[in-house]
Amino acid sequence: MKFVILKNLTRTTQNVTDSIRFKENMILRNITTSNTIITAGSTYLDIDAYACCVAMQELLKLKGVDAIAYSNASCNYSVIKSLVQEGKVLTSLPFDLSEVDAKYVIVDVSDPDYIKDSVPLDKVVQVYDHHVGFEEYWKNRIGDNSQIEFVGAAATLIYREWKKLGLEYKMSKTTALLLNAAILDNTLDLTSPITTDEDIETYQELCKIAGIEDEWRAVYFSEVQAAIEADLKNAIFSDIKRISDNEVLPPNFAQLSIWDAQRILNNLEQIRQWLEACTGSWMINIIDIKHRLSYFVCDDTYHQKKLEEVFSIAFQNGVTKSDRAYLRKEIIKKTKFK
Ligand SMILES: [Mn+2]
Repeated sequence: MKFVILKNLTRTTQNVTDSIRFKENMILRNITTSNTIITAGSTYLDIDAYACCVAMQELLKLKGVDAIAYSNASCNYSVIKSLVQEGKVLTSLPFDLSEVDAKYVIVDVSDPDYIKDSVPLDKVVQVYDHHVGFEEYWKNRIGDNSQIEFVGAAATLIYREWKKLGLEYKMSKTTALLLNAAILDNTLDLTSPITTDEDIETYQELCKIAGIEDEWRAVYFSEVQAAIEADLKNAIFSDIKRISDNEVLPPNFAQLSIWDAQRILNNLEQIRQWLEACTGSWMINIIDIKHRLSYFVCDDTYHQKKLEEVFSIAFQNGVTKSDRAYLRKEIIKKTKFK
């Protein structure tokens, strides 16, 4: 940027009118582009949110927009260290960035309650999310700049933006790997019923861009499992969603998505003790990706009964197995009837 302005000063001596126009363009460009912040929810970042922030920033940069990926929320266990060594999501804003003039692009979240503490809602210019419920709210505010669809991963929606511009061949390998991990994580290794054909096609194309074989899935999930087991309490507490307006679910809804749940189930008593510290009742959805099922753990008899009615399950000592793996967003969707 400094280089361009300097070059411009030399031009001033040559042609004053041109230079003024040039400067005006630079100022305009700054106003319209340089204060774009890409961010996600205010509670925690999972790999989908993280990958979407990074991929959107890279795409905007290719388009000449000086955007920054930013979040001060902590990353959960799905954001494995080997994928984020280059640390592309900033945890604090650059000192010269004016938040007052900033515009926001929101990824992997659209419930205003989850973002209003960190983002002024009237400054949001684009939304990309696969959690449904607030389509109308955003359509009314920003029209077609809101892309909310019930696909497997928000990463798929972001990759679609790359495709629209025909720029996918320019994507960096590290970004392709991040998006791939996001799709695998959010679709439970492409097995969840929320997985769309577009998720699968996107995954396959990203494998080519990243230069990886299909076996890479196992590498990703083993690293996630190791991260969870290394700090189980933190893994659980970095992925608890507050639930309101729902008759069936308790106010604290934790989730662990893991390749093989058995070793986690051996620690249930400890997990219960930890979750008892929450304000209000709780449940945890422990997803066993390998065996393609979910364990629901909930000790509150009122919510147990409600869950039993909706999912045709029976709790025994506060634990039950579902017939297939359920994602929390599916459970929330299935229990939100008014
Ligand atoms: Mn997601």
